[in-house]
Order: sequence, then structure tokens, then C-alpha cells
Amino acid sequence: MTSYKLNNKNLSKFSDEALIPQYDRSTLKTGIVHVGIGGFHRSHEAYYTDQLLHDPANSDWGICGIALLDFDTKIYNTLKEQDGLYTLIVKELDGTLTKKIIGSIVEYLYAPENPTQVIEKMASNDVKIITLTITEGGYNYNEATGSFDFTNPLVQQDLEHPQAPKTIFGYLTQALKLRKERGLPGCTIQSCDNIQGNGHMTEKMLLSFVHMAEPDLVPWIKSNISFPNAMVDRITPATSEKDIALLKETSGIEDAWPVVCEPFKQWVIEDDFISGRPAWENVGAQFVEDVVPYEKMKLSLLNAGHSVLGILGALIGYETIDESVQNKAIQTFLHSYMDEEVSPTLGDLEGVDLKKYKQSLLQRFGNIYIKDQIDRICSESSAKIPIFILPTVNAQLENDGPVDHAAFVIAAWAIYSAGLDEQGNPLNIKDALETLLKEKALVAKNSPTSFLEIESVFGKLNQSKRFVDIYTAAYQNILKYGVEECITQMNNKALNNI
Ligand code: CS2
Repeated sequence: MTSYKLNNKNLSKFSDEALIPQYDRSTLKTGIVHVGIGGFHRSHEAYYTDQLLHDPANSDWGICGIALLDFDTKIYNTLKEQDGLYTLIVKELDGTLTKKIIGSIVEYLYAPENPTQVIEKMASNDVKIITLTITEGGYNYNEATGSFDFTNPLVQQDLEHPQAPKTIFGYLTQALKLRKERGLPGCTIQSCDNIQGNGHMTEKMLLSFVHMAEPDLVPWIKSNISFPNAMVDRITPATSEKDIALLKETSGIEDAWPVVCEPFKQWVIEDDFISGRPAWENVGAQFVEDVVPYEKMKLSLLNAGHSVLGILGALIGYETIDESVQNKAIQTFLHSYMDEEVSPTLGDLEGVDLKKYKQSLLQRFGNIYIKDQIDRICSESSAKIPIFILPTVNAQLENDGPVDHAAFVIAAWAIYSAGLDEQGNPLNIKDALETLLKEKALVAKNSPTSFLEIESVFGKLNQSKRFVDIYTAAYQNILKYGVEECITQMNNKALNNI
């Protein structure tokens, strides 16, 4: 099949092969600045917004994508080459591929090349919302101190060179300062990361930084900026070379970086937008007064479920999440974790059918076409575990409830962090704390609790004797019998107890 590069000029050529934007992109205004234009933003917010832009009444809500970090050059160059266009490939449960070319990203900036332009864009009067996907670790929160980490060298640099920031905090501070100086209205800063109370976290971390960098700006931010919390959801694996080649072969679309994702999507947002917002509810988002229950449910069931499948699967030697969930022992283990350890901590989830939600998660994890990489799930676990799993553990410890499954997964993570799976094959560990994790994981071989001493991850967890004992036993059992044998035993015990 003849193929063409994806860009404005060639767009209409793809109309038989994919859904293409049916709106005039050249007339859109940029009302949203988004920082972190990775796969998730492009399968989620940019997708919702693209749907919305089909109604001409919404033409003020085009997106400017900001590539913030040095290694974001690739996505920036791709979007520039493709006029901001990319293909979203939805992998349906029956294996069908639904292809949609997304047009909502109408501008893109590469911050390391031009910080001033980025600051100006964030301060633009047309921009009403700044959204973020900067990853769980990007908020610079230290679990041990419960506050902003000023020891981060990049933060120090932003304090010393405010005009050429490196972190999101430096950028936002400069942009908000300009808004204030110019007498412009405030805006909404909306996190789209997997963090409990992500709006509160953004506010708290930003204010900590501003307090140090520009103390006079603090009151203005408090009165002029809103930080809605939101729960975001759509499983979006890393795009593979195979996905790119298949798109070209079957649809003639030469897209250097399409996005693949599952059909399911959810976005539950607190309605707190100080300078207006798009009517995302018209395209499936839910606006609610209190998003906390939804967030808790998603983080501690879906994201934690991913970590359980990822860490246990990695040690056994699996590569994708569906392989892991198809292992009956792991599946039963995950079920028990969700039912016995997580569900009792969730409180009242008004209007949510928890049983159905958990069932749907297993179906989503099991989508054999998604091929979500275990490497992706296990990456940055040091930032994920404290958000996805430890709140459940802490709540259960407080209530004298069960923590066996969670402790088992953390013991498995300690073994994983030493860098080899159960067959002795090297694991591809990607984590900001990789060196520290490995160092502690190696000591853990003789003294398992040393891994729990990483305070920036575990806080004071090593002071709970009950947890430490269960964790230590699990650690030793995994080394002795292997993951699968151990969880089979645990599952049988659960069966015997019924
Ligand atoms: C995953 C998430 O990174 C992870 O560990 O759990 O990326 C997950 O796929 C998304 O939050 C789904 O909404």
C-alpha cells in the first residue's frame, strides 16, 4: 500500500483508513497548555479535547504541548514534523484496531531550547488551563519528610537562575509572576497524574517552591489559581516499532510516533476552574464535587493491581501484563489482595459497583492485544509504590487488618531490585532511585529489612513489627520456593479458610 507522511498536507489522504479531524485546525485558539506530551496525554486529554473540537463552539480550546525535559526532543521533533498530528490506535478487546488521527495539539514548544517562549505561552491571556502529566515522581514530594524536596539539584538551579528554569515549578512560578505583573486573570493548573489528591499535591508543591523563590507571589496564587483534583484512566502501553510498521503497512500512514491504548477511558474531575473550562462532560468526562473516592479506587485497585502483576510477573520472567494475569495463581492472588486488603480501606464509594469495577479491571489487564509492557509498569516503582500500595498498607496496619499480600509484593520488589529474575536473567530496571534500590536490595539478601530502610519510599514502615515480620518471611520464602509456589500456597490457605 502506498504510504504518506502524516501532516496537514496529507491529512485528507487518510480519510478511508482512519477517522480524521472534521474541524478547521487553523482557526483554533490555544486555551490549554499541556506539559508532558507523552503517550498518556495523547490517549486521554488530547483525545477528549479532539472530540470536543468537532463542535465549532469549542474552538478556543486548542492545546499547546510543552516538551519540558532534554530527552523530550524526540516527541517535540515528531509533532513539529507532523504539524501536531498523530494517530491514536485503539486496540479493541476483539483485536480490531480503531484508528483516529488527533488534531487537538495545535502548537508545541521545546522548553530547553526556548524557556522564555514557554513562560510567555503559560502567561498568555488566551490560556485558561495548564494541565500536567509530569509523572508521579515529577512532583518532587519526599515521602520521608512529607514535603517539597529542596535538595533536588534542579530545584536549586531554578532558585538560582529563575529565567532559565528546568523544573515545572520554576516555569509555573515565572509564568504566574508575569500574569500578576501584567494584571491578567489567573488560570487553572490541573494535574493529570496518578496521585491521590493530585490537585492538592500540585498546589502544595508549587506553593512550597514559590514561598522560597517569590514569596510575594504566594497570596496572588492563593486567590487566582485553582487546582482541581482529577482521576485519570486509560491504559496506554509504550508504542512499539511493530505498531508503527503495522500502521504504515495496513493504513498507509507514516506516523513516527502513534499512540496505542485500550478502549476504556475515564476522567473524573472536580469542577473548580477559575477561568472557565471546556465542556469535557459532552465527550464523556464526569465532573463531580469530590473526586477522592474515585481516585482512591483507581490508584489502589488499577494502578496497584498493575504493580502486583508487574513485579510478580517480572520475577517469573513474563514480559507483558496479560501473561501475568493469565497465570491463575497470580490472578487469584490479585483477587485476594483487592478483596481482603484494598476494598476494606476504600470507605463509601457512592454509586460505584466495586465488584463490577474489579471484574472489569481483570478483563482490561487481560486484553491480549494491548501487550502492556511489564518493564513500563515496573519503571519508577519507587515513586509508584508509595502512592499505589502504601496507603492501603498504612490503613490496614492502623486497623489491625491484613497486609500479607502487600508485604509479599514489597518483598518481591526488594528481590526484583537486585536486578535478576528467578531464572537469573537481567531485569531492565528504570527508576530514579535505581542505584540506591540496588544497593539496599543487595544488602537485603542477608538482611531483608535493609530494603525497608529507604525512608524516601517507605517512610516509617520499618517501625511496624507486624509488617516487618510478614515481609521478612515473604522475602525468605520467595528466595527459597519462588514466587509462583509461594502464592499458590497463600491462595490455598485462603481457600482452606473459607
Ligand atoms: C500504570 C499506569 O504506570 C503504571 O504503573 O499503572 O500507567 C496505568 O496504565 C494508567 O494509570 C491507566 O490509567
